[in-house]
Amino acid sequence: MTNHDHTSAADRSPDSAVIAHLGLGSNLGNRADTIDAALALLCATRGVSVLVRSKIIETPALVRPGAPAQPAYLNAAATVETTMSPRELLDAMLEVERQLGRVRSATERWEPRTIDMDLLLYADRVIDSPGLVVPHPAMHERLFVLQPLAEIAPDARHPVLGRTAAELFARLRAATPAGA
Ligand code: A4P
Ligand code: MG
Repeated sequence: MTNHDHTSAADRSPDSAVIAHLGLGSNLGNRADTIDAALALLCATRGVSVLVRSKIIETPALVRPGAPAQPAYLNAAATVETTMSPRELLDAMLEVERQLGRVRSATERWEPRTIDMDLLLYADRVIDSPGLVVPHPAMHERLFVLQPLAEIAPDARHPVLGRTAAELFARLRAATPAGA
């Protein structure tokens, strides 16, 4: 991109189909069915196909300091191929969340949710725009993101940190006390 390109990195459509990686989490309702349904709905969306999905893992809820405990999550990751721009892909993910009955609180973040879908990586693009930050700013600090991602896309490279998903997962696991 040059300085003369006024289309932001979030809105620029790819020249041809690109690979993106998503994280999925659910800690309310029938969690596994909801993750399956989210991937099926995404697959039914024109311009996105789900190429690979990880196993589902159960993880203790990470909550903000001082916040009440939450039910455990099921987490998974998926690799998609898409001709959508990052913003269009995020909008499609938010639409799937709505269809699955996620009610967003206007004030609370990190509340329990039927489904949460995060755009982790989009090709090698770096995006910092209102409402969309890619790579997802917390992905490298979260085992519940990196474990499923490293399973399906070990060689996917974080364009800012310059490390692959497998490397990020191994480093974070080594730095995490057992049971944490
Ligand atoms: N947004 C910006 N960048 C992105 C991106 N790359 N992917 C914006 C997805 N969304 C992105 O998200 C708020 C807004 O972030 C979206 O509308 C979008 O425009 P949200 O889903 O409404 O809020 P949230 O998810 O409650 O907050 P946040 O900060 O996104 O939380 P996270 O990072 O999604 O974490 N514990 C376990 N074990 N497993 C989990 O999956 N997830 C969370 C939520 C907390 N604890 C967890 C888990
Ligand atoms: Mg989120």
